[in-house]
Amino acid sequence: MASKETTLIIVKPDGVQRGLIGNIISKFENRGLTLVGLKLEVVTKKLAENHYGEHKGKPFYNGLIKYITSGPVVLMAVQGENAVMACRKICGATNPIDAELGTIRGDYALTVSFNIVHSSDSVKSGKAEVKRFFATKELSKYNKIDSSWV
Ligand code: IDP
Ligand code: MG
Repeated sequence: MASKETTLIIVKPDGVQRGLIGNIISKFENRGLTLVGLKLEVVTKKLAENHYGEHKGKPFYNGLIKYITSGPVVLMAVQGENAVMACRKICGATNPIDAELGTIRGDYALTVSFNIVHSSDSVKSGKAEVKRFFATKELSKYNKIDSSWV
């Protein structure tokens, strides 16, 4: 059954540097999802280590922390029916070479080290990750005019 969910999307530093912010936001808007939080900032090392804690000890961990803190990112809280799975699918497989064309990673990236976007992997992590990056006052509760059509 469909249910309204909130999930965290990050346009990683490579997506920002390559001028892809607008194209990426459009993918989520065009699908009918609602942006309830949006900001550009540099993620601190502490927050990055918190966010990627599950990967600590893996060979790519240090590089991952360096990458995600290397420049401004765009943080987005995205809401909608089945938003978590819809956003994961819009982003495509973790390794862009396995990602389908039409997905963000399939269209814009070539290597797993620079894969453009983050998308929460479950309803539980969606909730926790939005809370990690956004204060309650930074989130807008509203109904889009087209919400009864999607
Ligand atoms: P996800 O972002 O699709 O959820 P995860 O397995 O949770 O993928 O990995 C988190 C992030 O760590 C990836 O998006 C990517 O930036 C990075 N990463 C994962 N595996 C590798 C790797 O083998 N080499 C380099 N970076 C990796
Ligand atoms: Mg993940």
